[in-house]
Amino acid sequence: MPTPATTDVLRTPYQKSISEYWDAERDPVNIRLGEVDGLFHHHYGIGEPDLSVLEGPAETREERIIAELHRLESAQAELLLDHLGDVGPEDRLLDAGCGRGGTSFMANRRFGCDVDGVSISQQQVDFANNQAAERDLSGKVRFHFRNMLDTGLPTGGLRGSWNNESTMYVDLFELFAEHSRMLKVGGRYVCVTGCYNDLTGGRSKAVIQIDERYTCNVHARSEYFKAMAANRLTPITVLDLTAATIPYWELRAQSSVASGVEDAFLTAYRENSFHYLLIAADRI
Ligand code: GPP
Ligand code: MG
Repeated sequence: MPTPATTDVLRTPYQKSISEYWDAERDPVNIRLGEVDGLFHHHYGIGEPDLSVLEGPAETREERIIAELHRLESAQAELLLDHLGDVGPEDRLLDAGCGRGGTSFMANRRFGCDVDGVSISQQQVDFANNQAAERDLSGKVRFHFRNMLDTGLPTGGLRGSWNNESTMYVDLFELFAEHSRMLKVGGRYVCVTGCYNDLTGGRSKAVIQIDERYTCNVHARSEYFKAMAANRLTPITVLDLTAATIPYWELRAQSSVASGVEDAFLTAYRENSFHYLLIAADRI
């Protein structure tokens, strides 16, 4: 796909500021974890950590904690891919808000198919495309400087698409309209996201702290289902991963790569004002 003018990708001052943030981002919690096996993620983890990493020889403790956090983040991406349904090598997939490409490479490894990723950070796009070149996958896994609300991909060409923790940067009605346009009828959309709990009344202080930290806009749980229903996306699976992600945050809080946001996530999850959800939906 040709690269459009920057002003066609970054259409608002808000989008420009998000792009600048991720262009400059080099956080150890993402870089050090990615260096474990070359998969660089921008999402959190799920599953039971092996807490023996907190013990044992002091010289290797940090390295073992980092490997464990990375294992939990990769487990989250594997779970997302589990919900894409039957994907074959001839299919095409989209990673919307692809970051440095971790989930895209895992999808290609699992299904052997073409994957396109889009990001509004040129730094992330370049990083991920370099990784594709290093893996000899440039023809199969491609990253584009594009807006996920207007990707430039053809209509009706995708077997599956996802947002792995990137929906909180955009309007969900606009986002799902674009996924719906790109997916074939019978295609599958999956997101993993943090959302606030409508039942506890708007954004709690901890949720506001999360929004502040990333300059994002966490949506209400109900908003996902309204926006899907309005765009021919019909949920088939909804998983509440809140209990499964809390141990990741507890371990991260005790690690040398803790970024300072850990308390906000732990408080939000424990007070039930925020949920970590996986939603899979069919394009009807
Ligand atoms: C960042 O992942 C994820 C987001 C910015 C989206 C916010 C997610 C919510 C569930 C609200 P990252 O891996 O870049 O973040 P960190 O640097 O904190 O690990
Ligand atoms: Mg991270």
